[in-house]
Amino acid sequence: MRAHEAARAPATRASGESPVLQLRVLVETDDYDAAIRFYRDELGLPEQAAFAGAGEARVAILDAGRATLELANPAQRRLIDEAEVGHPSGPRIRVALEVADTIEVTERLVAAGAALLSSPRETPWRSLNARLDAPAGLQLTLFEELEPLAERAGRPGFGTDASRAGAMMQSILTTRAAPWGPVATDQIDLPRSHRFDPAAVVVSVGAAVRWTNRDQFTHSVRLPDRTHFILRPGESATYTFRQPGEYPYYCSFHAQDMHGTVIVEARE
Ligand SMILES: [Cu+2]
Repeated sequence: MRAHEAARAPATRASGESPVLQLRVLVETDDYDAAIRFYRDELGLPEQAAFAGAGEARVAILDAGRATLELANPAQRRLIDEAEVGHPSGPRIRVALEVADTIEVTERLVAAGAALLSSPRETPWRSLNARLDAPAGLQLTLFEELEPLAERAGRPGFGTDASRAGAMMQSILTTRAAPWGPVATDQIDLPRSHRFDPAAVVVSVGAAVRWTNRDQFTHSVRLPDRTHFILRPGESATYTFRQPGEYPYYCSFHAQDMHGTVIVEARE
């Protein structure tokens, strides 16, 4: 490597080393005392430092555990909102706190004055999430991991960007290689695990196609007209196709793996 190339290399690329030592989120609040009571005394974040300055300026730094920065595109943000709250709801910046027991902490914080936006529910990515409107104008997500990250990385759609690209290619190849054609039925199952069965069906105009989720995870059916059914385990949804054509659809939670097609034929 030539000298000028070496100089351009990022300063710290050594294994797992980050140039950033801490992520600190600064939040301005009109009711400082209420916020301190809530976050330090009720939630229980240890006070790392507190300062009082001129003109009643006050600030407290609370240890909030390990910090991570989660970047999501708008589509992912909508998925998270749908899974946690059931509708779009979050501001662009939201604070998510990992806790050991989502139900217990949610109950405690609601008793301490937070407004419950959505009670604890299991997300498709196996965490137990609750959403609260909390002091200092923060929308808080509380989450409890229900499985280790390593296990989750093995699930469809997870893993690093690099490993996902490989998985997506594999899934495209598998789909293309499927030797069977569309099946004449209006009943589509979502069996274990993460697929539509049959993946391609053919029906006549006016048919009501029914999807039934028999998997233990939440899935969805997203149709070309943006109709979107979210199916928790055991739930089903029906859609009536009134125009002939080919309707590709997918599960928005597992868009890389779960695709299907409904072919609607004109009546003879
Ligand atoms: Cu799915």
